[in-house]
Amino acid sequence: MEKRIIHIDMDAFYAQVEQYDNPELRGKPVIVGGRSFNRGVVATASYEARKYGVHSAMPTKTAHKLCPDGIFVHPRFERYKEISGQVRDIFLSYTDLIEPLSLDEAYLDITELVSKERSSRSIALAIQSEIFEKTGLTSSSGISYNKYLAKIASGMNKPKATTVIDYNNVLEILHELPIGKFPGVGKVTEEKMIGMGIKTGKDLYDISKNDLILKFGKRGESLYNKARGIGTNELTVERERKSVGKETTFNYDRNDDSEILGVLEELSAKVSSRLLDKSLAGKVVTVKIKTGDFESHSKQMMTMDPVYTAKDIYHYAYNLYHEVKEEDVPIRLIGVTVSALETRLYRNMTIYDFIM
Ligand code: DCP
Ligand code: MG
Repeated sequence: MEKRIIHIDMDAFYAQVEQYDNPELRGKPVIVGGRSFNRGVVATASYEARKYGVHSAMPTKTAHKLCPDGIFVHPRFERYKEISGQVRDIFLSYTDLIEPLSLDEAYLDITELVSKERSSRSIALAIQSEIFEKTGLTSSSGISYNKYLAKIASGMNKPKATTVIDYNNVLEILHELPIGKFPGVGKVTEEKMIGMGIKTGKDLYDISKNDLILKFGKRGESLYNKARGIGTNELTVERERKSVGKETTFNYDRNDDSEILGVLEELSAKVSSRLLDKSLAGKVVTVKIKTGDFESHSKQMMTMDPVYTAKDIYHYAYNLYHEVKEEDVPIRLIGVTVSALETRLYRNMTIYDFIM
């Protein structure tokens, strides 16, 4: 069945928030990011600063050179998160079929809301004006029959735009699209493709499925489909997931703490990578063991902040292990679970973890 998917993405999100909160910054080239001249990286730039060529992920040093009059501002994640929550509440007043992708963008499945009297475009426009009324910020939206086309559409006419891709214009749009703008084609793939002469969606369209599979392995088929407007329309609605856990059963009962803790550390890393994949973090860590005679014991603990890194999970798991494991009672199974999950919407935390 045909679906109507909206992708909504805030315009120059962090920079726009800074301009909204500090009116003297409005209309000026604002660059948000790590201010360390040597190691800082630009998180985003206002549209005024983009005219100078400044963009996300650019070294702060380069941004200074391109835009010496730029106003460099430190990010305030808590504030962005607060606004993101307000925007999310607006989404929820329309539908609970929401798939957030980061603090400033999400997919909404509005299939059920569309009627003869209410087009998908008018719904998107209503959501965008409500966001503007309640937060003072502009956004752009894309509407289509699947997710990746909606995402392409929202980026086509930024800022303050509402763009529809449908069966009548899809191929025309995809053919002209620079290859790097296809979702899933990152910098590395883009360079590889350009090296092979694939510069636009049309170039991609002209390559056979077999050749794409030969050159790009498993992704070949998805690229073939993407050149043709074919993609998934199912949203991943995360709220249903209650916990992420991993456990191991030993092939013999174990009693050696350092050996068992080694396994627990590996399990923590696996849980962490699962949480990272899903942009989740959780406030409760549980460690479970099963003794040689099949008795199960578990202990859990609330964390200070939602955890998702291997190090943090293992930190709690380590302490819990010592509470639950009895001396001289060998165990046959150990597991670690993170629950009380919430969506972790920070992007590029690693940059800000280290460079400020
Ligand atoms: N961000 C970041 N590092 C990046 C890309 C983005 O920290 N490499 C942050 C800052 C952005 C926010 O995420 O404000 C949203 O990212 P977008 O890609 O949506 O970029 P913007 O919203 O800033 O601009 P626009 O969507 O108008 O192109
Ligand atoms: Mg954005």
